[in-house]
Amino acid sequence: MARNLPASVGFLVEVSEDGGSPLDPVFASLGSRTELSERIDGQSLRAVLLHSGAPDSAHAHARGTTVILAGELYNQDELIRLLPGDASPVGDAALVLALFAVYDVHAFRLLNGRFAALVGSAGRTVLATDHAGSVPLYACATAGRVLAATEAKALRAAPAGRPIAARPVRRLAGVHQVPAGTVLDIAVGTGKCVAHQTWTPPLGRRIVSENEAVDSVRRVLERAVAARTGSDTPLVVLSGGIDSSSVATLAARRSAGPIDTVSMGTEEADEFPQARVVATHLASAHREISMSTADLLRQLPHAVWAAESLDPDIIEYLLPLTALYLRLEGPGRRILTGYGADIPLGGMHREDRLPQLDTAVCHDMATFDGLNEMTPVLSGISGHWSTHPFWDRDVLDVLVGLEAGLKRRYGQDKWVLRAAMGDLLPHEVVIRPKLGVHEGSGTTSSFTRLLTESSVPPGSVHRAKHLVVQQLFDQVVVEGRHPDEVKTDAVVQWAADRLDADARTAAQ
Ligand code: IOT
Ligand code: MG
Repeated sequence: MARNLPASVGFLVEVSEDGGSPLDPVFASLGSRTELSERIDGQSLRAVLLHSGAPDSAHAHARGTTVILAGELYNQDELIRLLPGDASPVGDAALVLALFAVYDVHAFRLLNGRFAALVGSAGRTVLATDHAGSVPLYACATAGRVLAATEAKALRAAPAGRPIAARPVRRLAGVHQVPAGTVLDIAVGTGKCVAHQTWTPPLGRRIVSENEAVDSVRRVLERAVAARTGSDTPLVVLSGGIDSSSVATLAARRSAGPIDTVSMGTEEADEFPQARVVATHLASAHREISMSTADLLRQLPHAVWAAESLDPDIIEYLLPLTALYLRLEGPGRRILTGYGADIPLGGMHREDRLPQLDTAVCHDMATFDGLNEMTPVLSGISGHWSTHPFWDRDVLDVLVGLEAGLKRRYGQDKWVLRAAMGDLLPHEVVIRPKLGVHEGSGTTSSFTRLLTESSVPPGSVHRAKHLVVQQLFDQVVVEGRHPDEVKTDAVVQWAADRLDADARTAAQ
């Protein structure tokens, strides 16, 4: 049993007034399944929890209220201090239950975590995401019945729900995605829903000295890494860039023995030499995994199946990671990544001007919701739990809130992070410019080539990628096909033919 993983990594729950119907839990995430059913003030609650062996602390019930939580909290110590007397609930669901008794829906404003949660109490179903919506949560509400699940595909057969204050999911009538940092308070009898936003990225920018900025980034990132490392040896997916190297070195400093690191590459591109510098420096047990770009592209349906994302750029970032996780055999591991650092720091923005940098940060912080790039299902399809310290709530608050001149400084991108890690990493790592995972693994170029070889004109490649991802979504999410049955080549050919037909129609 992997005690090192969260108690639960996913759920499907039905709350209904009429006793409900059997659930058909379809998840991409691997895991054991535990069913539970309860009566809450005349309603029935039936749930399937997806877990790795010990689901007990993912579920808590007291005084007519039930909490179900997939994922984990990172600020339990702070939260426990808020509770009356010397109450010390065991497990994250019990902690949320105790906080809910004191703060009701506002309890979710207090949490720093990676979770999706459901609270059932008299006549109400409350659904909550973490600040970043990093564990996706979907819902379908009709009068008398609320269904909620951590994967949209688990709701594909649900009866069409009424509109709620959330994002509709493509071609799944009445299924909505709960926004990031949001609580939906749904009246079960009517399906009426009230939304509360519990977190929003800072819009102001703090003016602080270099030292103060560097110290606060170091401190908050250290805490985020510490909160995410369990009792087992940490495993870090390492590109050798500043983001994942920072996470690896902070994890290594906390670890009694050598940590594990792993890098992936293809025949087209890899960053093996760069990652090796870091692995050698940390004396980590390092592994390099090579795959052909043909194998990589074959896993495109798996990336869409796991992420349930329709954005082709995001799928390009996630494909090499999905392929890497699929190669990590053995019992479920806790995996740390450097994912997401570029968003608050403007790291993908490769020029010197500060207004453009902050425009990029504002844009990315306003548009991440629903892309599902942080989803734990990516590694969940091979039984692992991944977590991203740079998207810790407190890390994000600090990073987003720094004035742009601390992010780009002395001609360097992500300056404040590089300065914060300067004493812990080799200089060449600290100053290495950004290379995206899609570039470092050759994903973008091989996907583009696959399309152009199927006679997609170069000017239509992005549109074709969009069509491919949409078609994959329709097949593996909406129609519920297993990704092993879906052939990337066939979908690419379909997209090429469709573009060709569109072009002919336009020419007539
Ligand atoms: P990138 O920063 O290159 O990679 C994200 C993480 O994936 C790394 O920190 C590392 O932990 C892991 N990783 C990357 N390459 C490898 C490799 N070859 N082997 C093993 N692990 C690896 C895209 C990107 O450039 O990723 N993600 C951006 C932002 C996305 C934009 N999203 C948005 N605007 N909403 C990021 O910030 O991570
Ligand atoms: Mg990065």
